[in-house]
Amino acid sequence: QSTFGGYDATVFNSGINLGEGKYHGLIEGRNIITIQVESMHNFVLQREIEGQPITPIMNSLINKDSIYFSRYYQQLGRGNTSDAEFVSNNSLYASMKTYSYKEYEGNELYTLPQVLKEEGYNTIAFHGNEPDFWNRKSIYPSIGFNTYISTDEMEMDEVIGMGISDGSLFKQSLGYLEKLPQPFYSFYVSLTSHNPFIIPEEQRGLTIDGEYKDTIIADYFQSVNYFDRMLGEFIEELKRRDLYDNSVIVIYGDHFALDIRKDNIKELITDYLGKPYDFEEFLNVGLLIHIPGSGITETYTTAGGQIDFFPTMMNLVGVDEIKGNILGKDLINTEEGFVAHQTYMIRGSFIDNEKVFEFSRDGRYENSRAWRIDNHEPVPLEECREGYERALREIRASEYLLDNNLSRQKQNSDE
Ligand code: GP9
Repeated sequence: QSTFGGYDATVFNSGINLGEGKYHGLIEGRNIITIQVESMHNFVLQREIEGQPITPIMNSLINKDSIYFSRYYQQLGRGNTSDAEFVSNNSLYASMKTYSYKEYEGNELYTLPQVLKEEGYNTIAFHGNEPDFWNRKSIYPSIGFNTYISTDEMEMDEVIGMGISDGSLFKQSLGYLEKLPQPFYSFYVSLTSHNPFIIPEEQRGLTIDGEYKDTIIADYFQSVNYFDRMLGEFIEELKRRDLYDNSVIVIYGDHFALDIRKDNIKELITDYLGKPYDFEEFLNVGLLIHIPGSGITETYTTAGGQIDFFPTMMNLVGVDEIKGNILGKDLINTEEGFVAHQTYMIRGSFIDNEKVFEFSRDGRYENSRAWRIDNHEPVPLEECREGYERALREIRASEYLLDNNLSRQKQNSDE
C-alpha cells in the first residue's frame, strides 16, 4: 500500500494520465484569464430582480461557447479569499490552523501556474489591494506567479470599498496583458463585491424599489451586477485589443456573501429563492469556462469544488500527466461528484450529486443531518457513513501532506 507517514497516499491523484479525457487539449495554446470573483454565489447567475437580470453578461457567456458547472462549491479553511486561491491552484485542502498562505509559505508546492509555466505560459496575478494582504506577495512566487500587480503598481484612481474598483483593475490590467508574451495565465482576484456590498449610487445598474429595497439583498445584487458590467466592458476591450478570440475566460466565486447563520438573511434568501436557503446554495460559487468560438455550450451538474479546478484546467489545456500529489478530479470526465467540507459545515461533512451531509457540531455522528438536494427530504444517516469517512480521510491526508511539505514527493510503497 502506498503511504505517507501512515496516511493512505492512494487518495492523491499523482501519476494519473488525463490524455484520454473528453475535451483534452481543447484550449491548448490559448491565453487563460481566470477571474476569482469576490463573494459570488452561484444563485445570482441566470436570476432576476424586479424583471432585471442580475448578471446579464455572465448569463450570455453561459448561453454561448461556455462550459458551466452549476454545482461548484467553495472549500475554505481559515483564509477566506486567499484560501479559495490556494485550494483552486493547489488542489489540496486549506489549513485550519491559520490561513494557508501563511501556514504553507515555505512549502515546495505543485500548482496550476507552475504546470502552465512548464507548458510555456507566462503567469501574472492582479488584485486591487495592498500586496501583503493575505501574505500574497510572499507566497505568489511559490504558487507560480511570475508577476504580481497590486496597489504598489496600479493607480488608485477609483477606490470602492476595500481597494481599487473592479472596473479600474480590469482597465489597468490591459496594458500588462498586451505586453506579455503569449500564451499567458492571468489570475484576477476581484474585490468590489466584498461585504458590505455598497456601490456608489451613480454606479448602480439595477432599480430595486420593491420588497427588497434597502435590504442586504439589494446591496449585494447591485455589487454583483456592477462586477458583471465591468466584466462586460473588459471583454469588449479584450476584443478591441485582439486578446479575446485566442483566450479563455474562467470565472468562479471565492466564497459566500450572504451568511446563512444569520436568521434574517436566511429568511430573506429563502423568500427570494422560493426554497430553503441551505448549505447547498450557500456554498455554491459556480464555475464558468468561456471558450470563444468553440461552439461548445454545456452545463455540468456533477458536484465539484474548488479543489477540482487545477485538474479540470490541466485536462482542457492538454497536460497529460498529473505529476504531483493533488486531490481534485477533472470535472469534465467525472460523473461521481464529491466535495468534502471543513468550514461552515464542519469536517466530515460533504456534498455529492444527490445529497448534503452535515456532520454534527457536537461530534456525534447520530446527531448529524442529511437531506436530498432535489426535494430537501431527509436521507438516512447510514447512507452517509462512507462519504463521511472519505471526507475525513482526504482532508487528513491533505493536511499531513502539506504539514510535511510532500506536494512534490513520490509516494512510498514499502512502508
Ligand atoms: C482582500 C480580499 C478580500 O485582499 O481578497 O478578502 P476576504 O476578506 O474576502 O477574505
